[in-house]
Amino acid sequence: MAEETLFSKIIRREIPADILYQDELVTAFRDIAPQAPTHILIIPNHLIPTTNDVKASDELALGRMMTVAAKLAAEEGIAEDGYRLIMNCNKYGGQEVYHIHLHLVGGKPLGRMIG
Ligand code: IU
Repeated sequence: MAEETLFSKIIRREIPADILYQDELVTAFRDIAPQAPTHILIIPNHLIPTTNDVKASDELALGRMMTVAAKLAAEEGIAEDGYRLIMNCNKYGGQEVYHIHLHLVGGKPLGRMIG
């Protein structure tokens, strides 16, 4: 059984966070150390430690993470200029919190990372 992280406490509202969206599958909140004018984390409400642990039964929550990302990008006013969606996995990917999260980053030019 994987260890809970602080993100589970945020989902249950046991510790404060700037929650922008929550439903039965996912929660979205502002990153505590934003790397851009908009930096939001979108997470499944149930614990999936890394993208290596994703199962077919997670597909509904993972799909919802994408539709919530698009909705929040529109609400933040960054949809037209563009933004980046990132999921880090394990050590080489730079993952620090072992509860998968989709970073929605935008509001400034981000430069090229790949390609
Ligand atoms: P990473 O992909 O695991 O490296 O990103 C973890 C992010 O979680 C990082 O941007 C932190 O600033 C952010 N974060 C947060 O917003 N609130 C918290 O309580 C904790 C981490 I712990």
